Amino acid sequence: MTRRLTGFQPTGKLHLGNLIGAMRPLVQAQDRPSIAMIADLHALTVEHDPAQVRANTLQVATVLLAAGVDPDRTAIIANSQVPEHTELHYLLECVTGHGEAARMIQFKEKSAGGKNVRLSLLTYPVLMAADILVHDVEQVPVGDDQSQHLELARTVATRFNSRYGETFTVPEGVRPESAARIMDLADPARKMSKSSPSAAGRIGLLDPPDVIRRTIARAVTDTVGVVREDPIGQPGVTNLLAILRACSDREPGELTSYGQLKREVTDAVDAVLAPIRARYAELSEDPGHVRKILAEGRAWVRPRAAETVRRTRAAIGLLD
Ligand code: AQP
Repeated sequence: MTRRLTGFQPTGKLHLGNLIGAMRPLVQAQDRPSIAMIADLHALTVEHDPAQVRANTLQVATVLLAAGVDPDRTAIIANSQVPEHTELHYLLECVTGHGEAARMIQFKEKSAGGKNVRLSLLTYPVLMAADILVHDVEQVPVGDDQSQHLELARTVATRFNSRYGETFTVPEGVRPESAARIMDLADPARKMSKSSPSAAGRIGLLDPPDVIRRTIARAVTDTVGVVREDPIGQPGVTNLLAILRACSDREPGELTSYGQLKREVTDAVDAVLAPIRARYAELSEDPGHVRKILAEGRAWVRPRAAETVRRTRAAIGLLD
């Protein structure tokens, strides 16, 4: 059976890109054992508000449940609540070169020109390797931006296995079949992102219908005036078509104007998000339930994680 792990950083409000690119593929693949991991430890690698990180972590867990992640089939965990992640992180640092971490594009981008760059920002890809390897995961769905980090996890696992003996499953990166990369509505050259400075290009999964309507109405298009797919010449229209396709699960019919396209996109997005909003509201009435799901997820994954750490400690030369 293939074990998969999909990670979500609680660094802001989840958006339509997270749903289409990661949550829906996770829900669709629940016939195989999966882990949905909220990477709250990763949210500490940059300046953050502690109360906000805690609130975001619970919100991500609640949205995952509202979007259809079934906790009886998919373990939902926060990486900070499974201490084996941090223990393995240190052990993996002992087989990772400083240059390997410093070469990561995301580290270079996030630390560029910045004062007070946290050491954890540099070592974050090693923690991500631990997040994956500690669970013996075989497949990790990854987008382009994470493929360099997954490659590092593979390199570190392979190196450890050949230096200290077979210890880790070397994970394989997979592209979710149904996932589209959703671009920013205000700047379709960049991906829709939690941390982009302006909310104008982002559809939050919990945004009320009037906000969704306004955001889509203001989406950047072009002056060509024809509704067609052309990623180079018409990136905004192409992105709206991708959203329409992903949210309606059918090929768009004949569309004769950008106004008509935007109305169709608004209806399709609202049809997908309305039930998630409603379920989220119900779940939010009982925060204890969500905490219980996280505790159950932790209890479910810990025996295997503890066994991986035990193997690693023994292989690298520590006392039991
Ligand atoms: N725009 C997107 N289109 C499709 N998939 C996306 N994902 C993120 N943005 C898009 C996928 O969502 C999952 C969770 O992402 P993450 O929380 O690890 O953070 P990220 O990839 O860095 O996404 P963000 O929203 O842009 O966060 P920030 O701004 O905090 O860096 C991943 O599977 C990701 O591929």
